[in-house]
Amino acid sequence: MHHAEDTRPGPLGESGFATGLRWAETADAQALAGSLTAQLEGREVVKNPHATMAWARQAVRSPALVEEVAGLLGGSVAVENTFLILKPPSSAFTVPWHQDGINERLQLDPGLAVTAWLSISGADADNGAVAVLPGSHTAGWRPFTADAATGPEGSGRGRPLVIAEPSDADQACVVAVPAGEALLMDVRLLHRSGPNTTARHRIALNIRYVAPGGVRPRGGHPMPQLDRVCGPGW
Ligand SMILES: O=C(O)CCC(=O)C(=O)O
Repeated sequence: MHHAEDTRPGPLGESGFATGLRWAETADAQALAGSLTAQLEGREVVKNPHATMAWARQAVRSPALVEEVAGLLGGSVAVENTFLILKPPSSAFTVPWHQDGINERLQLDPGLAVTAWLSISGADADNGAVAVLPGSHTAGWRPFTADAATGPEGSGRGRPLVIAEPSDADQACVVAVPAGEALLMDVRLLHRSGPNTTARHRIALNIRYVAPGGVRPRGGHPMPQLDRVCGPGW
């Protein structure tokens, strides 16, 4: 498979990611993690919770988060997709290397889209935090293949995808994200996540935000429904 290269630096600069953005108070995020753990016992992935669950509808509209994303994308923001990933204690669930901004249904414009990964429980190297490959976004889109066995897409988010193990995977950084903070990623940034080897739960909400014109459907698929958050142009 062949994909057009898109090698602009993008809204998150050279590294392709940013940390330290607080979207909720620590105690509120931890309380949410507790209630989701009880409510979603046995689930690993929940697709588009922002469309059906009040807490997620609110989370994608957290004022500090929206302000940051609107600043990066030019003032108008909508949610294209969300998924919740729950890794219970001693979970072997891993997510393979992938890029968030491309699949069989669509391609996102890296200048008009950004991923926000909201830590609800707190995430670290031991309970399955995300590992990123800094700077990998400026090498553009990688060929991908379907892999229904692993990862959030294969677990019901829609189209499965996985890319080949990058040759410089040893340069990856595990990004610890405390409860209530967010990791922002360029939609081309290569990332993965490992198993949860602890007795703690690991819960996070992944959000793909887009600006007007940021989504290009592929393969004859229709334009996805966007959930407007702020700004004109929708
Ligand atoms: O939450 C995880 O473990 C991985 C999520 C992920 O890969 C993503 O944010 O696209």
